[in-house]
Amino acid sequence: MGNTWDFKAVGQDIANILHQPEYDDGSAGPVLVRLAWHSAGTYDAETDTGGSNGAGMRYEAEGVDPANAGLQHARVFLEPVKAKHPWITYADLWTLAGVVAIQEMGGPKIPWTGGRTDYVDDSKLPPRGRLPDGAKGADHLRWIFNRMGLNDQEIVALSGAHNLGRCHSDRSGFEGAWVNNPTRFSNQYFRLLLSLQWKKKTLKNGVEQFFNYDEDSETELMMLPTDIALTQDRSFRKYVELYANDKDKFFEDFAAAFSKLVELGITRDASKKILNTDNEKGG
Ligand code: CCH
Repeated sequence: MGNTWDFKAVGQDIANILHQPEYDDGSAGPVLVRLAWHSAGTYDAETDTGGSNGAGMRYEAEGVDPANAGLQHARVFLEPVKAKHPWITYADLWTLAGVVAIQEMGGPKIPWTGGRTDYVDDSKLPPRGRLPDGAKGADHLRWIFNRMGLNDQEIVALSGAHNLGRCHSDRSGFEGAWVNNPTRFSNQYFRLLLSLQWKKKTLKNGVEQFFNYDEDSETELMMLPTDIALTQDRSFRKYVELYANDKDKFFEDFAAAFSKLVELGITRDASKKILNTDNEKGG
């Protein structure tokens, strides 16, 4: 292990594994974004526990949490990258993978800095139940994200990640994609939230979600109850409207909020000199 970390080379190798013709919509990108988010989204500001440091999903308590079902695919996609760059910590690899995937799928450049450690501090382990439940509403979203120190505007901006990927009935119980092109990062999710009439339906497994047909396609699209809650709460809706109408503002706010998310609760290994990436703050 040298004392210089070349994150740029890792980023390039992450970009190279995104194309996965046998998987979902042909891309590992969306599930990598979810891995980054779930690794960080356990943070609790009050007790300074959880967050991406420690990469706790490698272990059973967090790894087999039902909220993380399916994320083993993301971790497996990244193993060849870890094998090629064994010096990188999983905590850095997973968060960097989310950032690279978003950019490669047409999203904004997200400031990211390495140096997370894989040291697992048992006193910092997050209990289960810290990630959001898609069956709930606006109060639940605030309860979850305020705990991380994130506000209404950041909640709505981050929710724009549902431009990407899909729900899998064998993972979350929900089924389907939010937009027609789920491997292209855009503000389409916000536009569809406002422009389509979303109707509730109960899936065969008893799970309730919202659906509609995009007129331009024959695909059925979906929204979670938490997605619909963003249009029903006055404060959230203001930002849904802003981002539906202004893609650049969405990209800017999303990049800032995602960057903040993957920094939550981080303590860095200061012993290593970090070779800046393209994403390095201020660099
Ligand atoms: Fe999400 N998300 N997410 N989400 N999410 C799901 C899938 C993705 C919620 C619930 C779900 C964020 C916020 C929320 C992604 C990124 C983000 C699924 C389907 C559920 C359920 C899982 C499955 O079945 O595979 C809820 C509730 C919230 C509340 O805020 C945030 C924040 C982000 C990132 C910034 C991405 C990407 C996916 C697609 C994953 C895939 O495998 O395609």
